[in-house]
Amino acid sequence: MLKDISIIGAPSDLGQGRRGVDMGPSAIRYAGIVERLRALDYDVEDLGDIKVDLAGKDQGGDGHLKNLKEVTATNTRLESSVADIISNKRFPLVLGGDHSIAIGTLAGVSRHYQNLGVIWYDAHGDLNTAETSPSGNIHGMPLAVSLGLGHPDLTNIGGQTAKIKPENVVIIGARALDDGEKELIREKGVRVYTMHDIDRNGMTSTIQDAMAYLSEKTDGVHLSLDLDGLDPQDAPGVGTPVNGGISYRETHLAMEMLAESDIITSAEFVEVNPILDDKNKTASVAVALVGSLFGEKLL
Ligand code: B3U
Ligand code: MN
Ligand code: MN
Repeated sequence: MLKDISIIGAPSDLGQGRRGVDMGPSAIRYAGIVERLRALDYDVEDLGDIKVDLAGKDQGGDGHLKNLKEVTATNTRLESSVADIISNKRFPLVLGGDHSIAIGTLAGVSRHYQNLGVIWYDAHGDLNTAETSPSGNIHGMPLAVSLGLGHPDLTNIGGQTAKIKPENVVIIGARALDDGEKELIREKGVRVYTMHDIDRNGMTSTIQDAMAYLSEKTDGVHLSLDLDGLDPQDAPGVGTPVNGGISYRETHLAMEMLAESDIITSAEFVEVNPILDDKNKTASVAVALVGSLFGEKLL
């Protein structure tokens, strides 16, 4: 499976309240993502960063959606860049930025698929709407938006409202779900592998199960990997760390299994915040995981 890869940065901090996550793409580049992929013989082009609007002064003004206008404009640009990458028969690898950028990524990717599957690797559900969000932070909402739920400015990015179907989504690593998210998960039938499930069954069976579930019915699978899915000991440079997470080793295993099955057709790595990090550790973890996702072997 030799894929040509296009890297695009989305240096957004608009979807949450902590500064520094806008430097995520730089940190991941500094940690050597391009070199790592070229060493695996891929044709890699780095398209640079999309333009991100500056945060407005009106924090929380629009019905509890912080920076709604700026998030909308930024994701509208990302949507078309990502869609173009796939039109050019290349693999889009998006670097965040906070997780609100998944709105644009998924809108762009889903243009090319009838039944896009999604693996949402995250401590959180990111299934809030303005009504259920405890924070007003849009990085807690992108999965809901992609399912067609939320403010129309966001759900309408890239046209048709719902970009993905709830039965084509799996969340892996959940351990901090809000009440409204739990209700939505039950109502829509989103498959969730919580930390309890991972502890009980192990990562091997978790990923096997997720892949079997998705591959039956999807024509492509997007991996949206929030570094806070990992335990903060392994990935400290994130804005909303939650203890008791997936280990570095388990995550490598997950990436290696996804690579072996050749199931992933687009990916993004988000929420790396170098200001909160320990000597670029989290960005280096992201790069190592990208290596495994693209088939790097230990021997
Ligand atoms: N669920 C909370 C917290 C949160 C979501 N995503 C992150 N944090 N990274 C919220 O604000 O929606
Ligand atoms: Mn997230
Ligand atoms: Mn998260």
